[in-house]
Amino acid sequence: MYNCSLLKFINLKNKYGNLTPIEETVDVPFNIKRIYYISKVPQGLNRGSHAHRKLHQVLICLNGSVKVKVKNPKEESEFILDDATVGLYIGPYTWSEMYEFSEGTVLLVLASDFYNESEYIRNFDIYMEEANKRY
Ligand code: T46
Repeated sequence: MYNCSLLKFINLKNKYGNLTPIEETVDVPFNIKRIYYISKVPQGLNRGSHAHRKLHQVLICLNGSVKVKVKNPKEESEFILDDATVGLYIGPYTWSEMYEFSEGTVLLVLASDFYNESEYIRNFDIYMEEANKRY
């Protein structure tokens, strides 16, 4: 899907366990300026339902599982994130929703810029109006 794809990271396994390194511009397609993580989401609650005008992000489910629906004016996909060696890249002007967080889910997010509420689009009609000019 345009501006949205799964990334597979290296998993270095040995008798001590696993190690997954992630380097900016090497393993993810941008420089990482911010990380945050989402945890302890109450059962049945959804997060997201927005798009970004400028931000690039990679979502990595470190523990548990979560579903992510992504859409643009032309395409729609659903991903299940349940593997800490897989990231979901979501680029600008992609609408996304996260739901069905399992108990204990920890969702790590790598982001290309600092938090800036003014580059969010949180209304779907406004998203479609702006995105239709780009797709
Ligand atoms: C996304 C998904 C996966 C901050 O103050 N700094 C931050 O870096 C972030 C990400 C959020 N916030 C504040 C803004 C809100 O008052 O934390 C509160 C919750 O944020 P939001 O409702 O946007 O949370 P989600 O889980 O719906 O979305 C977040 C990210 O905002 C979003 O970019 O892709 O996680």
